[in-house]
Amino acid sequence: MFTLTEDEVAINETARDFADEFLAPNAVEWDQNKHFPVDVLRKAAGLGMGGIYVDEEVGGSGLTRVDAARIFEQLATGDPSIAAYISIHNMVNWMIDTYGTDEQRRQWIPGLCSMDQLGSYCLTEPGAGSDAAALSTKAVRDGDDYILNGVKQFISGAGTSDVYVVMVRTGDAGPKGISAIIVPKDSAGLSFGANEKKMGWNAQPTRQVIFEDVRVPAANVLGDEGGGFRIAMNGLNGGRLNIAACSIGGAQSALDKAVSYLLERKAFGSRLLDQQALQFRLADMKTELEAARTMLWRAADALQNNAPDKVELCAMAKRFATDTGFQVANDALQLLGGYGYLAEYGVEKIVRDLRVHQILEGTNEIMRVVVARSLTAT
Ligand code: FAD
Ligand code: 2MC
Repeated sequence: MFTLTEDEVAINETARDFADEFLAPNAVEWDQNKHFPVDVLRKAAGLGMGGIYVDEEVGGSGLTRVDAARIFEQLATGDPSIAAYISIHNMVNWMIDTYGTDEQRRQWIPGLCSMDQLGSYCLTEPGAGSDAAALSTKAVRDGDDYILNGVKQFISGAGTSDVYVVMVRTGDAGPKGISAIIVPKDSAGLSFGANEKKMGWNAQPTRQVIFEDVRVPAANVLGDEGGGFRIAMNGLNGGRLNIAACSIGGAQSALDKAVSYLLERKAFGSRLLDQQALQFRLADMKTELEAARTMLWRAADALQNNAPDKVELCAMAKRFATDTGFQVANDALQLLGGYGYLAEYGVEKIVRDLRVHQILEGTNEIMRVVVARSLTAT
């Protein structure tokens, strides 16, 4: 797993070249103008990044979770916000591939793989975030359809995405009363809130998704009725790994920028990089990122092989990598002095983007809840 094959090196390089050519040069401008570059997403899809771990038979790339972790790290060196959106899109695509019927897979997946259609994942609500099993968006059966009412909060890609995988209540309170259903954008009664003004992740929209008597065919239910929470959580295991990878990639890029700056910057008669205090700081940053990467690959391997401890390993990797990534990026900002605080150097943007990785796809407190529960599970 730790010694890359020629193919794995080539996959990494493809993702890195893409990030260098199409993401990094535009990242600061997209952040400032809140531009969601759908054309660039489609270019990434042309390289197989719309369905990285989706079955090849329906147009996916058929790669592993470890491959995906490496790809998202490389993409995030160019722009963590765009890499993270692609990761959410992949989660949605994988959920349909894994839990969908053949008919559903053939209907939705090819368009998601080419990113001609974009996907959004709708779990959080205004009144239910960490306590996701308390969600209240309702879907009531009416003949061959379900009628949906409720509001989803903080939905990445909302308003632009074409395909919404929505967790809804079809039964009693609690996780077993939840189903997952595919809602197309053009459904009557579906609308979107304003694009939220955010600290980071400005290159992708975040909106409410509002359901007012939205009629969706029962044929769009993913998996079994009542099985939606399990589907949502299994999607998130991989999502958490990918977000962890985005933190590592963003932080690696901030670290690289700090090294370049300290090599050039002269003070007290020599390069700042000659200060041993700063060298030690850089050495620690590199070491901590490598520890996070190692842990991430280990968790990705566990998920790939359906290991019994995959859930807590994914939670540990998400918590550790997103905390480490934020800390390293913030340290890099400090090492650039006043220039680190200026938008044009691109480091403050990375810090702002990485901050939210400690909150979404399960807060880092919830990751600790998951790990703590595993300590006493029988
Ligand atoms: P709360 O659940 O209200 O938590 C508040 C605080 O209490 C947090 O610090 C939390 O960690 C802590 N807390 C809660 N419960 C416990 C506990 N039991 N023990 C200890 N501490 C606890 N959601 C989607 O479904 N799809 C998306 O695409 C999506 N994209 C997002 C994009 C952005 C930019 C943001 C900011 C959020 C996004 N989210 C999305 C929502 C995100 O997953 C939630 O914000 C997150 O899960 C936390 O929920 P909450 O905001 O309601 O916080
Ligand atoms: N993987 C697989 N199954 C899981 C799971 C996981 N990660 N987490 C829970 N489950 C199963 C669990 O095993 C149980 O199954 P069963 O009924 O067969 O025993 C079922 O789901 C219910 O789980 P719990 O009894 O643990 O449910 P509880 O309500 O106590 O807690 C908790 C669940 C807190 C772990 C869950 O609600 C959670 O992860 N909350 C965080 C929400 C979240 O991550 N939101 C992210 C939104 S997406 C986003 O932010 C994006 C940017 C896309």
